[in-house]
Amino acid sequence: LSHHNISTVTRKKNCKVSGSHVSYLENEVRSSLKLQRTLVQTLPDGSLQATPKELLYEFCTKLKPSKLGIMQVGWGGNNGSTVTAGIVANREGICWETCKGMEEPNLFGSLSQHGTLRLGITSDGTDVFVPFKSLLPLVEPKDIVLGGWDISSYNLAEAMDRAQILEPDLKRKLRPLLESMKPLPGIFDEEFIAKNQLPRADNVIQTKNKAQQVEIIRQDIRKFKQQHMLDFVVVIWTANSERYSVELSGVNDTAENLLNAISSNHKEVSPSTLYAVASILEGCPYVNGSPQNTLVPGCIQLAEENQVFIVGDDFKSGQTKMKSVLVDYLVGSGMKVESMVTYNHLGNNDMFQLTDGEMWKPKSAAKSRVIEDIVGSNGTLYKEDEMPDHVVVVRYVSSYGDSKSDVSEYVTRTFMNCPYRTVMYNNCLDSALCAPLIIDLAIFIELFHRVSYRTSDMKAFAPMHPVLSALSFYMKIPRTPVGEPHVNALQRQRACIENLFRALVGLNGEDNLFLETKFP
Ligand code: NAI
Ligand code: DG6
Repeated sequence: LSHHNISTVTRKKNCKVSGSHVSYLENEVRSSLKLQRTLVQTLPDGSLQATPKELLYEFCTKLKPSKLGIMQVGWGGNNGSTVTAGIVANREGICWETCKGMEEPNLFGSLSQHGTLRLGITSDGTDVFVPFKSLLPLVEPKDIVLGGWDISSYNLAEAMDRAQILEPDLKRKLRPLLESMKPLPGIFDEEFIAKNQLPRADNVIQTKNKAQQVEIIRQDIRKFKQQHMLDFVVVIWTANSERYSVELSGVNDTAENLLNAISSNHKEVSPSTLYAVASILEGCPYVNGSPQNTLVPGCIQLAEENQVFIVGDDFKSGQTKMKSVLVDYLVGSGMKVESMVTYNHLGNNDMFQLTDGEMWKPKSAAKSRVIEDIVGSNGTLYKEDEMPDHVVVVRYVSSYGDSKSDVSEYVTRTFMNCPYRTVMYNNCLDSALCAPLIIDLAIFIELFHRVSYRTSDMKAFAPMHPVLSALSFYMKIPRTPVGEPHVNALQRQRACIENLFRALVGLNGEDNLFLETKFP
C-alpha cells in the first residue's frame, strides 16, 4: 500500500521533541505548555460569552517504566484466562495451526501496542504517524507479571479450556505454561452474585468477616509484589457483575464510614468494594471493569485521600463502543437519531449469571446511558431532556458461548424528515474484544503514575487526580473528578489520551487544521 505523501507510519522506536519548552533529562522528560480553555458565561440578556483562558502547565514524566504486575479479580474467567493466554503466547512467540494455516500471536485491539498518533508533517507535506509508545516509554506486555483471585479453583490452563475461546493447537502449547498459575481464593458473598454461580465457588476465603477479608487481600497483594519484585501493581475487577450495593448515609458515604462499616461487617459492603478498599490501602490502582457501584462515595474519598488511581465503570468493548461512534457521527452531522433498538446475545458464564436475579440491572443501566453527552450536545435537534427511544435487549443463548452477536437498528431523521435507517450486525468473541482493553488500562495507568504536573499557581509538582478520567475511552460509564463532564463519544475520548501524550512531550493538541497550506 502506497501512502502517496498522505501519511507514513513509522515504527521507529524512539522519537524526541526538540525546543526550549522540552527537556529530556536522564530519568525524566519535562515539558511546559500553555493550554487554553474557554470559559462560558450567560450574560444578563441571555446571550453567551466565551472567554479563552490560558494556563501554563509544566509536566514531568519519569522515563523508566515500573516492573508491573496485574492482579485480576476473576482471573479464572473468560477475560482473565484470555488476557493471560494472550500475554504468554506473545511473550513466548507461540504460533498455532488452524485449518487455514499457521497463526502468529499479536496484540491487535490494543491502543498502547497498535495505536498511532499524528506527530507532525515533513517539509514535503507528508503526515507522520508514530506509535504511542514511541513518544513515551511504556511497559512491554511481555514484562507484565500476572496474578489474581477467583472463587473457582481452576488453574489458568483449565480456565482457558473452560472458556472455549482459543484454538486447540494454541491451547495445547500454552497448557504447560499456564498450569502452574493458580488463582488465590476470592471473597464470596451470596448476597451479591447470582445463585447460578454457586457450583463454581470452590475457592473462597473462609472467613465471612469483612475486615479480615480485606486484610487477606492486602496480604495477597503484598506477597505478590514481593515474590515477583514488582514496583507497581494494578488490580482489575474482571469478575462477574454484582448487584448494586445500597448507598446509605453513615455506611458507604465517606471513607471513614466505609472503613467502620467494614469493621462492623455491614451487609451492604460488596466483595468488589472490599477488593477496591484493600487495593487502595496498598497503594494499588483499582479498575472496576463491571457496572456495579463498587466505587461508592466512601471508596472514592478513600482513593482521593490516599492518592491512588481508580478507573470505572464497566469495560466498553463492543456494541456500546459502536454506539458511541455511530450516534456521534449521526448527531455530529446534524441528523436526529429517533430510535436505537439494540440486541445482543451470547452464551458465556457472565451472560449466564446476568440472567439470574438482580444482576442484570447494573449492566442494563450501563448499556443504556452511553449516548447522553452526544445527544445533550445538540440542542438544535433535541429539546432539554429529550432522548432517542433506546431499547437494550440482551439474551443468553448457551450454544453461542463467548461469541457475541450484536444486531442494532437505528432510525434517524435527515433532510426534510426523510428517514435514514441503519442496521448493523457485529460478531466477535466477547473476551477478544475485552482482553486488549485490560492490558491497555494497566499499561496506561502505569504511565500516568509516572506523571506529575504544576501550574503557575502551584509551588510543588503534584500527581494527576486519583479519579483517572483520562482512560474514559475504555469505560461504559466513565468516572470523572467532580466538575469534569462525562464524555462518552469515542473519538473525543481517544483524543484525550492522544493529546495528553502530546502535552507530556510539549506538543500542542492535535487540531487537524493544516493552517500553513490553507492560509499560505
Ligand atoms: P466470567 O464469568 O468468564 O469470569 C468471571 C470470573 O470471576 C469467574 O471465573 C468467577 O468465578 C469469578 N468471580 C466471580 N465473583 C468473584 C469474586 N467475588 N472474587 C473473585 N472471583 C470472582 O466473565 P467474563 O466474560 O470474563 O467477564 C468478566 C467481567 O467483565 C464481567 O463482569 C463482565 O460483565 C465484564 N465485562 C466484560 C466485557 C467483555 O467484552 N468481555 C465487556 C464489559 C464488561
Ligand atoms: C452482556 O451484554 C455481556 C457483557 O459481557 C457484555 O458483552 C459487555 O458488557 C460488553 O458490552 P458492549 O455493549 O460493549 O458490547
